[in-house]
Amino acid sequence: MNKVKLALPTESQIAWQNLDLGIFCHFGINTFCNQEWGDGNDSPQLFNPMELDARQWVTLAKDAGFKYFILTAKHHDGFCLWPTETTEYSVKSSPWKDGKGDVVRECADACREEGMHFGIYLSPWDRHEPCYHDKEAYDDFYCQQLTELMTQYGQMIEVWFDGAGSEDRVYNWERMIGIIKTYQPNTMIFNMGQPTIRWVGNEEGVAPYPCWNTNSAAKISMFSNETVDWLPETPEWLPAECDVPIRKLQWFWHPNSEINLRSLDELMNIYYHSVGHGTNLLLNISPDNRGLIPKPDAERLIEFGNEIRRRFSSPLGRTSGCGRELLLTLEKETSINHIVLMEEIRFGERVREFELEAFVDNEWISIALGTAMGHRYILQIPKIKSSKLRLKIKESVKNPIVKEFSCYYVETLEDV
Ligand code: FUL
Repeated sequence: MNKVKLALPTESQIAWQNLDLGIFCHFGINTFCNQEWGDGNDSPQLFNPMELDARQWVTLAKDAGFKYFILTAKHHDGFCLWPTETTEYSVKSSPWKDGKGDVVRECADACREEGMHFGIYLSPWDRHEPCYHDKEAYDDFYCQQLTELMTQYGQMIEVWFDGAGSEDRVYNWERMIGIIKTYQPNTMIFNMGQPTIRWVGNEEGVAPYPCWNTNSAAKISMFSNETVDWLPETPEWLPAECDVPIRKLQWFWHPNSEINLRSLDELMNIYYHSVGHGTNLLLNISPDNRGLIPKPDAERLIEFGNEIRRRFSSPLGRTSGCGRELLLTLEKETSINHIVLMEEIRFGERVREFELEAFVDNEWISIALGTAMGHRYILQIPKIKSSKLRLKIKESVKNPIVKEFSCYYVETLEDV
């Protein structure tokens, strides 16, 4: 094991992983057509979000504890939310603000003012643009759009490349990535080209365990159902992001679909399976046709943020350290039902196998076995009473470095 070459993250990847929670925001011509995938023929005249308030979107995200915000600047229908020079199919041709508005600008400004990182989604697949069928002409067109977005809206935390619709298409990734590297060298590149972060493989907000921070699964097609072994041994560090909509199966707003809003329990379950498995969670919210996040979604998002804080803001005890064994001692015997483990990932994912023990009734008992620890692993365990926990690292590459070993007691309905 000691000869293994460890994959290591860049500073930008570490910074991005430390954000943990991002908001995805799908908004566009579809919002006005009760549809998910426009064919590029919907009239820009339909786009008129009379009450649009990007500040409402962003402050909501912030109050709920989210740290970055990604807006769909252009979805598959080709309609652009900024007044691009590349096409007339944009906000420029809409009645909204007499064609003088710019949703990307309003959102980027709100993010900057609120201290929220901002990023964009720019669909490569474009069902409106007539030159889409001419590969070279479209590469020029797309590169110009990308350049506008990378140069006019401040710093980008992430550029989201969606593989949908592009299964048989080859784009000029070298040029596209060149643009990003020139203007936004620290941004994360999602999923395509030369990705620095990868898709987790589903739209349910669920990462497998273990979910190693490597590129072992990056080569599979975005929509294949293949299962792959996620291996820790690849030369490249490539953390995963779990994207999932807050209303089931819909990225854009649709009228009368509150029934699809996920419950708090469902969201917490997603949290345990995404952030709790060491990935970032990108949770989608959809402004409605007024240009506002609907009240039930806004309330659910705040509830979610509050519940995360309720569960994880006050550990009963916390420690860190190097080596194969770490002891966590509490002042007195206490109920425990959650454990959080984090490695110092800048040195790679060194831990490959571990066991957790608790001192209960005068003896050490095994309470959990695991493999990856990585950026974060949240374990829910059956309630125990103990004042001492022990982490034993059974297999590692080099000396394990644990950034955090902490425990919590989360009150449940039984306690009330
Ligand atoms: C998919 C798209 O086809 C959906 O419309 C949505 O944008 C989702 C995030 O990615 O590939």
